[in-house]
Amino acid sequence: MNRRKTLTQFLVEQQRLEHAMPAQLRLLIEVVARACKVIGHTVNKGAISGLLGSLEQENVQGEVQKKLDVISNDILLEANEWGGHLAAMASEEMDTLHPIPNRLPKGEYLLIYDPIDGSSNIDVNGIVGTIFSVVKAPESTAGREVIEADFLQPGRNQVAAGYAIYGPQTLLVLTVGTGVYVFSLDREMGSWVMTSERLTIPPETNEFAINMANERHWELPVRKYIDELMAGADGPRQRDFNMRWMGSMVGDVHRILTQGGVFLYPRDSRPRMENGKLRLMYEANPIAFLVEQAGGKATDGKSRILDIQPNSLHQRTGVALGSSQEIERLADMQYE
Ligand code: P6P
Repeated sequence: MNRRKTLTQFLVEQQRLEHAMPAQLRLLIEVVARACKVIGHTVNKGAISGLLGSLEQENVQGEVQKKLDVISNDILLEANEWGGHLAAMASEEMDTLHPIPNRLPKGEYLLIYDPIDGSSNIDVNGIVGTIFSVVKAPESTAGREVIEADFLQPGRNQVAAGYAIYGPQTLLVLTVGTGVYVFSLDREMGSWVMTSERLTIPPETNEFAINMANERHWELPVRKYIDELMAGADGPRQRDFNMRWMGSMVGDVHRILTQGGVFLYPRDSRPRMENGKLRLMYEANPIAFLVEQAGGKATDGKSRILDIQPNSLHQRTGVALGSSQEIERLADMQYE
């Protein structure tokens, strides 16, 4: 019987074959993966858990928090505090960084995450996910408290990134810089088992994901690019396109990693959207790392996302990612 490779086996192999994977990073990934199992179980219980619906409070983004946003955030905090692999954590649901308590050992890594991406889908049983990004803490933090500036590293510094997606299947999609790997949760065994490896995004596609309701707010190059796709075979592209929009970045990105396509959330003229809706540190950066590792491209419409120098923890960015020929076409249009 061909037994599937578990996440642990994969990480041990990465340690031996591809490149040294420090023990702390291996522990970090296994702890995050275990926390995602708990989150997935909680999401899957839905109304039975009494955790659907919203709280009477907003997060730093000014968004009403869902109960599961806060519960999932706490699951990741509690899972990661004790291990001695982290110097600090940060999350969409916390105003500022969460240091590792002085009573506990500190490690070399910083974990940044969005505990539930697509939370507006929760109450309607739509796709949601957990997105995470890992960078090394600057060496200078060894002798001092971690500060927010320590997190503000460009996405190209990431040493690991991934997401869990809670849908018909519960999957963990991971990169440690050697390609993109997919692990399925085997609920009978309670373990993550590899079901796809080295995902590749085709350079061409006929499928795009964007929220068309915002069209009148987009900048002209984006409107021109999308108009061409909508014109299909009757227009300059001379072929028909298809549109998908899940309202959950993880869901749309998983489709693109699996079969190609492009996802766009451009900045637009609406209030608070002048820098886009999606957050750089815990949505755009980890997803851009995965997309590039799968041979795709990820820009803010013009420039590579992984080269953006962050200036605040919750800053936003425009996002255009997926099949490379389309992302390059959009970028070229910005300069016409
Ligand atoms: P809209 C979810 O809130 C999210 O951050 C992404 O996961 C998703 O792609 C996007 O926002 C959906 O935004 O404006 O279409 O609701």
